Amino acid sequence: MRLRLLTLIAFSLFATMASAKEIWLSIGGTTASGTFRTDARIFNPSTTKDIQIQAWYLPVGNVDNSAVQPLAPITVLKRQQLVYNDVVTSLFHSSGLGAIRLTSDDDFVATQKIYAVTSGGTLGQFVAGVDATSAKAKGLMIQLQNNGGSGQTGTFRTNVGAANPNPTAATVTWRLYDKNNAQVGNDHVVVMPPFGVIAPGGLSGYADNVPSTADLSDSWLSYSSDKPIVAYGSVIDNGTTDPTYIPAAEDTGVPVSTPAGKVFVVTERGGPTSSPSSITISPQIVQGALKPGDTISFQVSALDSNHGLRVLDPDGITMIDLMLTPGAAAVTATFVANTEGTYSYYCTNTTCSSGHNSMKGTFVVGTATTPPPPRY
Ligand SMILES: [Cu+2]
Repeated sequence: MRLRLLTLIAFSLFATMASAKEIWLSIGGTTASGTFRTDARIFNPSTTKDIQIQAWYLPVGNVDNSAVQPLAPITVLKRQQLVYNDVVTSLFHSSGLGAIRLTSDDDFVATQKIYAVTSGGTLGQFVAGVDATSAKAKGLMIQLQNNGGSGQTGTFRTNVGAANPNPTAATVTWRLYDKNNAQVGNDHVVVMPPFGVIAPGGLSGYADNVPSTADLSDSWLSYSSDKPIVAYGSVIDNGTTDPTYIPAAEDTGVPVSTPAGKVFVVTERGGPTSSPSSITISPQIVQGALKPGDTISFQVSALDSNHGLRVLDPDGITMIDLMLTPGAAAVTATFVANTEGTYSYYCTNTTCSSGHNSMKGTFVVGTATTPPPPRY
């Protein structure tokens, strides 16, 4: 008898948990220029009960949205569809671009339609809400086309956007491939803060150092992340402004091993052909981004000649010491930044190029100190 009661309790707990749901409408918008709208629908499939939905509007800009508060709970009556035309205005009384996060203890369905407001009207793109459990750590978008700008009839452009459905940061490495299936430029690494949302932006922004000659008329984009994210492409007909929504598919071929900790792409270039000579770190290490004890991975490559890379901690202790060949695959070096203060990095090959002397820099872990001088 007691066992039966426990079984019953366990079953009803499971039933409650199993129906809890979280759906992301990956991009909603009412743009300032008034040319972009999103209509949304929310449906309650239950025949027996009304349900409550929590709704958050999370602005773009790849910022930490964990402090954003939800609206007062929305009630959806049983077997009813709620209509939110221009949802950003009608439901959230807001504007601009953002992702919409919806949660409920009960099952529900949410969808969106995104369209441009043009004199002739546009078809728009229908987007099924993305269940948070189907966000992907390894994603792939094919059938991307990018060979012209707005108004150029017969050409297309592609925008790509993403949302981080996690309450913690996600580090995402993007790789873009051209018409010949060759990687374009370098890996593009982006750290997405908790609930961060990246606005749809031009395809070539998803690689670093994209050559102007890159042929993206038929291209594809792959990513790997240390946390599942929601990502999509939107291919827009430049003649009609009609968009096609391309959700990320699972990219089972991407290596599972993602570099540990906080990941940066480091690119070394000398002179005189590539100007300015520099060591660039992407994303930029802003003060406050790193704290003592962080694991830091540098994915280092040299563009135009043999460059070295050495990283010294605030006490002058060597953290990384590499020699790089131009054109070779990026080398990943990982260290733990236990010492607080200013670190310095520099090219160790003093004869690499005419621009060698500017190939150095510093970054701060915690509070700044006087950086150690380079040792060549
Ligand atoms: Cu150098």
